[in-house]
Amino acid sequence: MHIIVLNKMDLADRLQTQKWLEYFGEQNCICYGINSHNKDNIKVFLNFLQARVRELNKLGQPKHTITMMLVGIPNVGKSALANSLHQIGRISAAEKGRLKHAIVSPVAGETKDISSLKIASHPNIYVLDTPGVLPTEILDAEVGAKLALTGAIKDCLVEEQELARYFLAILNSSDAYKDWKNLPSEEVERSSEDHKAKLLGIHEADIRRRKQYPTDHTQDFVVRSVRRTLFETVSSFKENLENEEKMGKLIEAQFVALREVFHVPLGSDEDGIYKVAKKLLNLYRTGRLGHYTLDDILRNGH
Ligand SMILES: Nc1nc2c(ncn2[C@@H]2O[C@H](COP(=O)(O)OP(=O)(O)OP(=O)(O)O)[C@@H](O)[C@H]2O)c(=O)[nH]1
Ligand SMILES: [Mg+2]
Repeated sequence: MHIIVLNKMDLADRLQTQKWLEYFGEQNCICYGINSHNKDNIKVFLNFLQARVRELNKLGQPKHTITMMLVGIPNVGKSALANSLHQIGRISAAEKGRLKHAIVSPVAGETKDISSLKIASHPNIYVLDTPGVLPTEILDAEVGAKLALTGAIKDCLVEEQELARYFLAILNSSDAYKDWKNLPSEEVERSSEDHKAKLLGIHEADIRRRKQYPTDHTQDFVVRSVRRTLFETVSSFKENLENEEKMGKLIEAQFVALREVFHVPLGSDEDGIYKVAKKLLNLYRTGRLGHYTLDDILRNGH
């Protein structure tokens, strides 16, 4: 029995994922969407797996031990899923005391060997965590960019700058940025922060100190500023974004604007663009710039 698992649902575009689930359903595939870090999701998924195993046991000769293998490209969350199933799985207290764990890492290729983790008893179910697999050659540039955006291959294979440009093209063609329409302007935000600080009796110097790390691009106010900049640049751009050249023009303008937002100092142009690209990709991967499903089921004509 094959089960297609769509992991990292927390980072995905809901509408698109729903379409993928429906698509797999129509192909008579068993498909399940989860977030491996979400306990409730894992509990429901475990129940689902146990029910499938019970069904199988009813059909054939009942088995006391079932083994399942997790297979997928690097970095999709196989080890994270194996760990969560093992930790939440219904196994005896004695076995719980000997919990194992697979190493989880944002760097692709972490798992180098197969390991087995028990995830349920009566019947016993084991899950095999495996190393990520990929074709030996990726000839299509777009496929390469998508794989790099998901973290399946190293960013430098595509080049960070190119990857960030590809991501901006996706963002500019999506609806995600439209949610950032009503963000308060920078001035409003700054004066409300100062006002709040004064009400709380925080000294002027503290206010200044709290603001002196603008280069940490993960801080909320920087993220808001990035969103605002992206919203403003796309929505004020009046040319046709389906035209590749025009899209390129917008993306270059966004790089210039983001350089200021990320406080990337004026060094060589190449270096500045690289730094902006790294920070932008980092925000995308933590879901701070919206939720995306890179393979559009309709666009691909599936
Ligand atoms: N947001 C989010 N992150 C996840 C989820 N599952 C895994 N991750 C993260 O994705 C990264 C890769 O997870 P792993 O479990 O190491 O991926 P893998 O498929 O085992 O990767 P390889 O061993 O390289 O094949 C880690 O940083 C995890 O924390 C999820 O459901 N949501
Ligand atoms: Mg792994």
